[in-house]
Amino acid sequence: MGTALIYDEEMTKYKLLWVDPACKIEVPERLSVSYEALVRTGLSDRCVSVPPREALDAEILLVHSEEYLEGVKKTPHMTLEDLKEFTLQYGDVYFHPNIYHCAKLAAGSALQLVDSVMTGKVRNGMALVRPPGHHSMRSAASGFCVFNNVAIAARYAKQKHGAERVLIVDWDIHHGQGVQYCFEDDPSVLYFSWHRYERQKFWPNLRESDYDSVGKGSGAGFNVNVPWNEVGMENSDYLSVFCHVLLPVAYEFCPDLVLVCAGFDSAIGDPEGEMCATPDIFAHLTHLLMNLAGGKLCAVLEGGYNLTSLAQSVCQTVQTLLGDPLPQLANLRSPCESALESLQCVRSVQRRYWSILKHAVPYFNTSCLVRFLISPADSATTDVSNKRIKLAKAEEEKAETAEDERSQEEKVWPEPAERLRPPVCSVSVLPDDAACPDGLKRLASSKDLNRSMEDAGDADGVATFSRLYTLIEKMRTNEIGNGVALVPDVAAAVECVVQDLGSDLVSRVLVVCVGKEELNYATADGKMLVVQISGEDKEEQKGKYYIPVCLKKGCGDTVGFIQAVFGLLLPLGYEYDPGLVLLVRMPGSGVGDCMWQQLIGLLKGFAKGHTLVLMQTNDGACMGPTASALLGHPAPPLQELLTPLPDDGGALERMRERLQADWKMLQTTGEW
Ligand code: X5A
Ligand code: ZN
Repeated sequence: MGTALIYDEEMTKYKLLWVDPACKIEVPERLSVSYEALVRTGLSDRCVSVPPREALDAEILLVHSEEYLEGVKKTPHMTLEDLKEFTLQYGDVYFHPNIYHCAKLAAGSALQLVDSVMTGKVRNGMALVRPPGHHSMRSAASGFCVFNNVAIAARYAKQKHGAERVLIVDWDIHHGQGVQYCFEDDPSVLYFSWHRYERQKFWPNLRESDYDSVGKGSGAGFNVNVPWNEVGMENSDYLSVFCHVLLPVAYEFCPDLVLVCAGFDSAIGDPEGEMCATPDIFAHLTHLLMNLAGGKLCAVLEGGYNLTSLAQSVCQTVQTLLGDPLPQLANLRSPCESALESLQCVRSVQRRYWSILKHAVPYFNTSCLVRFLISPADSATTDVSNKRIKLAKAEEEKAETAEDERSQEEKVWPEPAERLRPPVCSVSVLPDDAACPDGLKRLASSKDLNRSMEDAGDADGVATFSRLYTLIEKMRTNEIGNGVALVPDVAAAVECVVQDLGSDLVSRVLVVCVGKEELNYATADGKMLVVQISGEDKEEQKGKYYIPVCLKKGCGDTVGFIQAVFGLLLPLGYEYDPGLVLLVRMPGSGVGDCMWQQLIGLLKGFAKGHTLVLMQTNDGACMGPTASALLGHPAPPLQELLTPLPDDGGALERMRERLQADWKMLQTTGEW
């Protein structure tokens, strides 16, 4: 199962033919440098090359009006003056004699990608296209966009491939208002967008880009807007929104297909976004979506105007789709106050629609009250408020231009680190009579070490110990990616690994324990962080580095488990930044196979993918799912989620609140 890459030089063959400061950043080189970077790094060779095609009229009409299509159809034959005039009816967009052809190819590329993924020809893929799509509306071009590539692809996936639920993740820094309008009242398409907003001061200056536009009618709750009210957002801000909003909602939605409006103007150095997230963040954003919909993910290029940052971000995304180890995100800072305010607002309005967010803190403080009184949510739907604010904005922009250009030039950031695939992906440490699952390499015991130690008594124990030692050492040197060990006594093995092996070889071990276990080791020094998820009522959490999560219904409670994973485990993991993940499965934990696979898949985002799974010999039945997840196969979608128990969600929220002083990534509310 491969990764599709769609690119055609033809889409570089149109450009701005007159002077327009608003459009000058949208250049053909955006596409060529992205593609060249993929070629130079050898990534394009590893992809399945899929040709684009022109979208048919009928396909374009899935989203656009006939009048609009007919209008665009005339542009190839227009004179320069006619083109300028045609352009004038729209905002921040330009036409060119070849743009109609390219726009058909861009939309058709998205459809080719959907076909390739939905028919199982490939697992996932990316389409490098121009013009972008997410701003274009039923009857209007906008923001460099002519046809709404991703919106068309979503309708097409439903119609042609029977997808029942499509998730659109728009990580471009602009609000894809065209996508929002298209699916506002449609519960089968969940649209998520974060965007530079600055309380409506940033283009496209729409009231309905704010967090309280949640969709209409039966589509209520299926539109999720996260406005950024300040520039300079960082990796921690993006990850917080993924952990505390998008991922819980996306898992509850349970899509059949994930489409990404993959704009990279949300990366550092971009003149439009002015954000500070580094290109390697896109590796993680991509990875976090790759276990939804059984791995069916189609990324379609939108914006991205700093050619360096754009090319690096595209490479990070494609390399992740190909399954390479994730880069470590060191020194993550706390989410900023402004991001926390946005997070709290979004969670607070969306908790009405998503049972998984039900325990989010409802807001009712003065800021929100004032905002509510000034502009009640209903007005978001009226036409008057939809009009863009133009005012003295143009003048303001002119004054800012000189300063802007200077500050953008100065932005520098380190090139993303190389992400090397280990020579061996996954190994197993098994008793001699246990079969090794396909694709895993059985780790033989190192004879020398054994013989000298065997005299000491417990020969089996020593052999296992020495093999675990070898395994961890080889993960440290990246000769091996990950591994699973079947041991006679998990509790004893954990103890031995964390005390005698892990901490010698790696500086921080994230221990994730599923099921009940008595801890017989110290956790005070920060050399390891233990997160335990179990059905047992544990004693209170002691200290910063031992975090017990109790699920009343046990680990089989999917909603509770998901809440713990996204609300607690992932943010903690990102902040702790371990060098090794030790995943411990206690016998009889009750965790389901799907959840278990999801957990392994998600944990592979830490420690460059170095995960060691420990399971008990008599728990061998889950060896198949474990091996599959370790090898990088997407987890099957989780079954219909049920409503969370009020106790569990509440307890989890209280625990998160308590831990926030020590762990900033757990914050979801600000002090504003
Ligand atoms: C696709 C995209 C940006 C338009 C900005 C107009 N469009 N000021 O990033
Ligand atoms: Zn954009």
